Amino acid sequence: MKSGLVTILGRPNVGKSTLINYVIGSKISIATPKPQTTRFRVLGVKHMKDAQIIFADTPGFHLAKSALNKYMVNLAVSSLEGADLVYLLVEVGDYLGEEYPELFKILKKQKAPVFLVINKTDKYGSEQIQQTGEEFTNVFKFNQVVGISALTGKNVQNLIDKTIEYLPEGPEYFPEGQVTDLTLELRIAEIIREKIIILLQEELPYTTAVNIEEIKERENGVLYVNAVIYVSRESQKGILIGKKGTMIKKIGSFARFEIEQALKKQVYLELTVRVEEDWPKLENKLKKFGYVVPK
Ligand SMILES: Nc1nc2c(ncn2[C@@H]2O[C@H](COP(=O)(O)OP(=O)(O)OP(=O)(O)O)[C@@H](O)[C@H]2O)c(=O)[nH]1
Ligand SMILES: [Mg+2]
Repeated sequence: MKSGLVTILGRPNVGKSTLINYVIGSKISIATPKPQTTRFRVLGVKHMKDAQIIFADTPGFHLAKSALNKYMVNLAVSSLEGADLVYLLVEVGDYLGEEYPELFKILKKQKAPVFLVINKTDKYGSEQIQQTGEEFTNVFKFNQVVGISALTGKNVQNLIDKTIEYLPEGPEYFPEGQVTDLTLELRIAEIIREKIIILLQEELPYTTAVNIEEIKERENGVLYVNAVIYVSRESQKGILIGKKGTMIKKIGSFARFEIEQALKKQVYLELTVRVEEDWPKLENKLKKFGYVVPK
């Protein structure tokens, strides 16, 4: 039996969450077209006959400096702890700008082998894929270079096979059937946040957080969920609620549909919008939403 932790690091929007969802075969980590979607370290467990791979999805590595941004990057970096293997996920067309020098410094300081995983190969020709590979292999010694498409699944099996080769002998860390470490509350909160990002991409900055205030199973078997959406300015409240409440209703029904599918039970979802002035800049407010790097 081989087993171990594979930490997926990379710039925002390169497809880290899409990859973990594809590999696990169910949506455990939200993924959207907007950069800086992931805010938690989400574990995804892949059970196989002779191996168990635990993947850690992480927030995109970037250089912005608000309290929320710093938390996200610290969390990504701290997720290297205990890793048996690291994927540096890039997308075709990526070049060595901005955050990469910093990322390479961090990768050099840790001991686990590193794969360069070039994603979104479905969108490009082989010449561009090769160019992207060279851009990165010229400056860092990767143990393997693998091109994939996390969206279509192209070459992902090859990536898994190579991954297993690099993992140590070890036990099954998670029991059969458990595919993630996310709590029910967090899974639900994240689905709601995903719908907000998808429905309001252009209109809202990165300033919504979702907190489950109450969750209980009613006698009739319906799961009652009371979720609060926090925004950082009064003016954003109206955007979220929409004319005559149309937007919040849409968010609610999209989210409920997906939560019901995921949990296979009927859900009553109540959404409230509250203003928590400037919360992304304030460290003490981040704690309230669970945005803390675990010790
Ligand atoms: N064409 C194509 N699009 C992809 C692929 N993988 C991911 N995407 C798209 O890229 C966008 C970002 O995907 P995510 O999985 O959210 O990216 P991420 O790296 O987790 O982003 P952050 O959480 O913001 O760091 C989404 O619109 C995905 O559908 C791929 O292989 N091909
Ligand atoms: Mg993500």
